[in-house]
Amino acid sequence: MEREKWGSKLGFMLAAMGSAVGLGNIWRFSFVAGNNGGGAFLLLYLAFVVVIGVPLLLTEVSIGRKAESDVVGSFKKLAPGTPWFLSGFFGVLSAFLILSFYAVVAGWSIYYFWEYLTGKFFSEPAEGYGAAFGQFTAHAWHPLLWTALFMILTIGIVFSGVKNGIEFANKIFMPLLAIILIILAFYSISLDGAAEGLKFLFQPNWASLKDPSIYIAALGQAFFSLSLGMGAMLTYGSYLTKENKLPSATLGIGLMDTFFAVISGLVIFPAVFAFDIDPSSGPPLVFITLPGIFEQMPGGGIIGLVFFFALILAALSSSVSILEVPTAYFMRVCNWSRRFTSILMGSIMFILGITVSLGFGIWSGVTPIGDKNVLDSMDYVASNILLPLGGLAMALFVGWYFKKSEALEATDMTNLPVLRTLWHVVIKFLAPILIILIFLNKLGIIF
Ligand code: TYR
Repeated sequence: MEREKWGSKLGFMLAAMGSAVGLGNIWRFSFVAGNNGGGAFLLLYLAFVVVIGVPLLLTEVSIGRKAESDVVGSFKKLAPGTPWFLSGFFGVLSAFLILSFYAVVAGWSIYYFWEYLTGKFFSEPAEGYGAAFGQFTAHAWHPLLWTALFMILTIGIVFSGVKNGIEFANKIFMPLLAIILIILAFYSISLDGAAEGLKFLFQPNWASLKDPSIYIAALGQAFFSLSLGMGAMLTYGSYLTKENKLPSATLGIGLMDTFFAVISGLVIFPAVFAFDIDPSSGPPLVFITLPGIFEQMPGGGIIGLVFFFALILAALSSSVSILEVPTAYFMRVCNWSRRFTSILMGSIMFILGITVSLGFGIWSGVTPIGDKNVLDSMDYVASNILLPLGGLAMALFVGWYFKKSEALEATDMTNLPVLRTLWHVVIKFLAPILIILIFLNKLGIIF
């Protein structure tokens, strides 16, 4: 069977931006920044996006485009008879872990959208937005209905091929989401007490750089937010034709993703401090802060409605890229149809998601890693460990296994004299060394 291809370069750009921009920029960025002290975290995160993220994005897409295969198959094809393909399994595994909690959080977003649609969240419930969130997520099966709905939507899109639905939705909803976030940021900054929030976000507390956890958190966030290391970008790259030029495309994706993260920080943190919420309240953070902002704004109910709708679409365009990773792999290896494979993979992820959802209710005492609940544990292993390891393997592969000329050709860098040298040094030495140092540091082996 012919492998599928994007309709156009724009189609690829939109899909890749859609993959990058999602819950990671708004929900995950805010609580990880909140947990890790704000300003210093933001600075490290931005540094990792520039120094490791964007160069690696170019690398990852180029592997896929050259090999025209999935995350395991690409290594097999380009390096036959070597063990490189094993690194692809980090990607397949992280896809299962990440989508199973991603779908739960996206399900919460659909529930919030529904509560705005019926007008219930237009004004603060008697128990407060915080307690309302707690009660909802602690329920044994209610949140799971919304998770299931989100998973069905994701499967539906992957099932029918990525082209039309997702390319089209992204064209409309990304600009809409950006506009709403900008309006919200202005509003949030104008709240009484907002200055504290801006300070938290932009004034680094240098002492927090002493904690090794902040480096691994910032690295994990850069990988998660740019959809790196799992093979989602690799798989999307595999549907590209050779005529498309990669360096400008990947830079655009990186800029767009960073813009969404910074702007959502500008929405969340002023409000967090204005409403006296603890910035380190973890995954519930945005679900408690945002309704508070909407409630105070004129016409805020409608803004909330549109916001959560846009958020669902942003989540959907990301979840599709995650589901596509194991779908593309198992379709090829088992010779299954796209339909069957996407349904099977999505169902397995949903079942894993049940444990995540229960982790906010009857299983809240279950802490697989340290004091982390099920969601935080899965997220930690996948985002902070598996994604950087996957990325490390890709950097080493293109930096050391490929000849330099081959690597430059694969990334369309042959005609960019300064950039190409810079990129090659980053991929071959700097990015791998940094990733390894951050791991060793976290393990307490160095510094
Ligand atoms: N980048 C997405 C977001 O920010 C999530 C994601 C993570 C998507 C890893 C793909 C991927 O491989 O929401």
